[in-house]
Amino acid sequence: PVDPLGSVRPAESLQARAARVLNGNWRGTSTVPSRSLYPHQWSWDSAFIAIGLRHLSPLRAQTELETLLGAQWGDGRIPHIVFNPSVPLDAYFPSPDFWRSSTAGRTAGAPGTVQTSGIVQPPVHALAVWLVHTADPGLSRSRSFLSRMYPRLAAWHRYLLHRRDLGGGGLASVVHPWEQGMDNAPSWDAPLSRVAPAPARSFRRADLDHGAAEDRPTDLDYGRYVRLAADYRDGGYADGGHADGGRAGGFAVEDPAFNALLIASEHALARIARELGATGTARHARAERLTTALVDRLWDPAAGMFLCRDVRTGEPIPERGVSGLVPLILPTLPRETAATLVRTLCGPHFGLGDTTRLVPSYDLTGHAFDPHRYWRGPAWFNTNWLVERGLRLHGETARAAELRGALLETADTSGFAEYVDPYSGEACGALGFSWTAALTLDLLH
Ligand code: 9WN
Repeated sequence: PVDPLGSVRPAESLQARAARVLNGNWRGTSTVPSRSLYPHQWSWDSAFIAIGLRHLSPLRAQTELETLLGAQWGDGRIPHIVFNPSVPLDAYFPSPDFWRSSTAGRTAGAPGTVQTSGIVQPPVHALAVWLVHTADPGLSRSRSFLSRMYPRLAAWHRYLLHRRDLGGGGLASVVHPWEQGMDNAPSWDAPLSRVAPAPARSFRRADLDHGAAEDRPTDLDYGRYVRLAADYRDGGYADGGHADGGRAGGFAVEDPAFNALLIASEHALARIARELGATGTARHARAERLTTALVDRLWDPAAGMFLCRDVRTGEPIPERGVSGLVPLILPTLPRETAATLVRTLCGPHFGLGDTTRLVPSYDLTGHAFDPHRYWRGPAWFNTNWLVERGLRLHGETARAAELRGALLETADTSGFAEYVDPYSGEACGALGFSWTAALTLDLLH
């Protein structure tokens, strides 16, 4: 670039451009995932955002997580959206008047001061709190960051492990595809097919004002998302628990990524406890028990990876999604299990280092594969960041370095896209997406 005085300015660095995205998406106490498509605060987005933001401003990263955890419900759940009251209702669907958290969620302890959704998202938070602390321990201590966050994180994990153990095997279940964060993954097709869709005329999809219809979930998917969420709301957001078969709704699934993130966060919580003067031993032990339950219940030797389990039927769901590779982030995964996961990652179904440079969200050879449709094929930056971390953890340094290089290059060329075509790297969804920018910053450090 040439400035008006004619001298050549060095091009803005990738780091500076990523920081510019995060600064543009900052709303004073939290960050929106995307200015156009997602104008509120999202739960797992904020965790990933804080992990990157800590390199830019540890104070802002702490604030991001404090804002989210400040909207926690009395029963321990951390809502998947915290609504910004100054954003018009029609900017995003479902809006606060759909969830009615402060009235419909009263029994479950929804806060009265802020409007939220009533479902949850993957528990990346304790991991994020710990990583944010390590970026500036002095600031963290001076603000009592860990001691304020710890009881909230402990209550969050307690909620998931007790109220959400709908299968009775020690793992947490999700009761809506939005809870797992990979909204239209083919793994949900079978359990969702039992849900009667809400009529299309009963709601208006604000997402189609900003995103291309062929890159987003279908209207039929949305009808089912709306029905499930409305039924959960109308039941007062009550979780049935295992005793009554998780009566709360028509959908209950044990998902490998959701549970692996819970385990990674339980290890992080142990470190936080130690920093606060406790031993952390009980938490590490619980993480171990959870890892065993994950392998016992969700590992599929024939697929060479983890699969989801449909709690209603008790059967595994035979679809290979990136969710089933995410347990690679677990430090005490049996050695042979980790080695098999790496082989699957680099084999024909995900093609890493062969036909793809980034991990696709779904099986390249699968019947439902679509390189542009949201979680049915495109590569996403958060799941790739997790796989990169897992590869490094298990000593696969060369593969991790290649994946890191591809992530940085694609974040750059795609304009920090929400997700990309796994073959071409072509941008899909929103641009200037916060977790893409944040995880870029993290990989640069
Ligand atoms: C529903 C915000 C969120 C992400 C999810 C992603 C998408 C929402 C939507 O956007 O979901 O929660 O409207 O499609 O699937 O992972 O947290 O970025």
